[in-house]
Amino acid sequence: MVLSHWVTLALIAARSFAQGSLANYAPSFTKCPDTALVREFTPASQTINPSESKFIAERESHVIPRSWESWLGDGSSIGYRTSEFMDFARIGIAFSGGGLRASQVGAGAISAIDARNKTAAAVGTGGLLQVASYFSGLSGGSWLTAGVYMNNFPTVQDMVLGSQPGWLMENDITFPAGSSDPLAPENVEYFSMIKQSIDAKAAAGLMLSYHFLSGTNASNFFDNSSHGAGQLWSQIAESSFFVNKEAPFPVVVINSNGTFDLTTLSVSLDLPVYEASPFELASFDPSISAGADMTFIGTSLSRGVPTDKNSCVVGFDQASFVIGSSSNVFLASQSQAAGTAGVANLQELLGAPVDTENPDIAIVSRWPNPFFGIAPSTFVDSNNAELNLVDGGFNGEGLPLNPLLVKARGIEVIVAVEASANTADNWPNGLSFLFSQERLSTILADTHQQLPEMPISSDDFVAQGLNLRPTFFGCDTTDTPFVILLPNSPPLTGAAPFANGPTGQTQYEANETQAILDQTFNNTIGGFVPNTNSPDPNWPGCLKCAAVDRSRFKAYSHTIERSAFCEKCFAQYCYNPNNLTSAAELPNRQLAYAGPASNSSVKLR
Ligand SMILES: *[C@@H]1O[C@H](CO)[C@@H](O)[C@H](O)[C@H]1NC(C)=O
Ligand SMILES: *[C@@H]1O[C@H](CO)[C@@H](O)[C@H](O)[C@H]1NC(C)=O
Ligand SMILES: *[C@@H]1O[C@H](CO)[C@@H](O)[C@H](O)[C@H]1NC(C)=O
Ligand SMILES: *[C@@H]1O[C@H](CO)[C@@H](O)[C@H](O)[C@H]1NC(C)=O
Ligand SMILES: *[C@@H]1O[C@H](CO)[C@@H](O)[C@H](O)[C@H]1NC(C)=O
Ligand SMILES: *[C@@H]1O[C@H](CO)[C@@H](O)[C@H](O)[C@H]1NC(C)=O
Ligand SMILES: *[C@@H]1O[C@H](CO)[C@@H](O)[C@H](O)[C@H]1NC(C)=O
Ligand SMILES: CC(=O)N[C@H]1CO[C@H](CO)[C@@H](O)[C@@H]1O
Repeated sequence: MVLSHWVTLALIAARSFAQGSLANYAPSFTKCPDTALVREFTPASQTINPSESKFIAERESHVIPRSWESWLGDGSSIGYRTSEFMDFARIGIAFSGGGLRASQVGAGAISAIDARNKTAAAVGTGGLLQVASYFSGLSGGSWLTAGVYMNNFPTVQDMVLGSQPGWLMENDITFPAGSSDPLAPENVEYFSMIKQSIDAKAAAGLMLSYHFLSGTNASNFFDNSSHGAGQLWSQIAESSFFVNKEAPFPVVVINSNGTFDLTTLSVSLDLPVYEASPFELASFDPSISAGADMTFIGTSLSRGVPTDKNSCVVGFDQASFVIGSSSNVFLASQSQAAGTAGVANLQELLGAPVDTENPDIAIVSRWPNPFFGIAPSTFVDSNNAELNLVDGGFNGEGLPLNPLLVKARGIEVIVAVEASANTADNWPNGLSFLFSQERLSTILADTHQQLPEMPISSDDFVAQGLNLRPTFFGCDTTDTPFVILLPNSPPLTGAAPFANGPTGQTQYEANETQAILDQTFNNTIGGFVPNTNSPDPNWPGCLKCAAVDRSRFKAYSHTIERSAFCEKCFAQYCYNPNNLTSAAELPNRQLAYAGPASNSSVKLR
């Protein structure tokens, strides 16, 4: 049982580290609250968590209207009177997986849409973040989510390269001492800390906590301080920026275990998808339709009722464990693990099983199943005491779109920051959308909104250049959300790219990280002018047109026409199946990664 591991850990920790430190990883028992710990609904009566509803209602009534006003002014620069848009469309932003590449690319994109970045605000893209209601991440995108939400909503430069928390990408995630020799003295010290953990999965979370949670800096990296222990996902809700609704509502996506296919690195699309918000671990899949209170996650429950009302667990929702569950730092294919000093030895060092028959063992994170006994006829794990969860992108859905498409959330505009590595040079090719479309149109047809029309194959996606430039989808329908795709792409200027490092790269020098942030930033504020290497001066306005198009549509019983300015933008940036674009219109883009060759044996998603 998971819990006994935690208790063992607590004992070891208490012995070796007198005060604070790793002991804070141990959950504790408390009397159960009077409130229900699990809420159930049906696809037809789908509801979101009441605390989430309250957050969204307050952010949308007190905070977002002012943000729209600062971003759009009176709207005249894009040909509208925004005072006519009484009911602004609800926006969610999705940050894909893709290891540290995705975390850094996502961060660069945030800078470019953040009103607090003066350059972004001056050009006009900065402001989109402030009008968003939701923020979702998976895997590498979940690390970004933790960076933003576990550190008081910092600005990107402070978060990544400053001290809030400072991502310390120069310290390799697995071998931070700069040598891949596990016996290098500082690596040994590091592992002696990490080793206190229970299994490779939680250790993965622990390692992430050095970078994405607060408390670790270059001076204390190898010491015995807590390094993020005790920082809980549910505590996001207590942060002042959250209480004041200054940031969008965060959600992280996690997949079910199931039969994991090592050759495709995937789980079947019909297995449930979960999400972790500060309020609950939930699944809006029709087979589950339930959410469990995050504060008490880890409690032994049956049909939503504590098995012992005096023994509810608190402190299980370590932020490092939540994001470690959404990612798989230690997945290594057998071939990779076999010949290298890397992962296999590391797992031994960590005291975690290296089971050649069951290679997925290191990637599963074990949660006491809060949905035990629920939906027995439809929920595949209803009878399991444990919920075994894996990387949020392992079913092929590289973008965390599921939470944003939940019908009860009513999201009308989705911004997709896509940094998956699908091509040989680690650029996306639309595959994430194809997997999501498949799942949405079959399993989630009743519970989720559909995506707008997109190319039907990743070859088409690439041939049309849609991975080299921002694109809008759903311009000519209102049956689906409007999608703004911001793909990770080579610099529009034709410069050599640094933002497409391999997914398994576990270390970046500070100047490389800065280059990734700046290249992503420049592309995200730049748009494109067909057949050139110049940024589009109209792009920031076009992004506003996209963000506001559903609001325009809703206003005054659909009587406000698109402005001439926005029509022009849409002719250039919308995906139009009747007038396909071509990659040839995006000349001189360099595709090959210009950073140093990586030699990691660890695969990250
Ligand atoms: C941490 O290490 C320092 C110096 O190595 C030592 O003095 C201190 O007692 C240790 N603290 C804990 C909590 O183990
Ligand atoms: C805006 O963001 C970019 C990328 O993170 C950063 O390099 C730049 O310093 C920021 N500019 C300002 C004015 O904050
Ligand atoms: C690093 O963090 C520790 C603990 O928070 C703090 O005492 C120390 O001053 C920090 N060092 C630097 C260089 O910021
Ligand atoms: C980072 O600095 C190193 C060493 O000075 C240099 O070789 C490398 O080209 C720099 N990388 C970038 C992206 O500027
Ligand atoms: C980003 O654009 C600015 C302004 O055009 C330019 O000075 C800077 O060199 C660019 N940075 C990168 C990394 O391309
Ligand atoms: C087709 O799209 C291009 C931009 O990609 C645009 O310039 C042209 O006007 C469009 N043609 C039609 C018939 O809409
Ligand atoms: C990668 O590691 C292998 C085996 O450890 C070594 O032979 C090779 O030289 C390394 N390559 C680089 C680019 O460091
Ligand atoms: C869907 C699925 O395969 N679930 C498995 C998850 O892990 C538990 C415990 O190992 C199995 O019993 C389930 O079958």
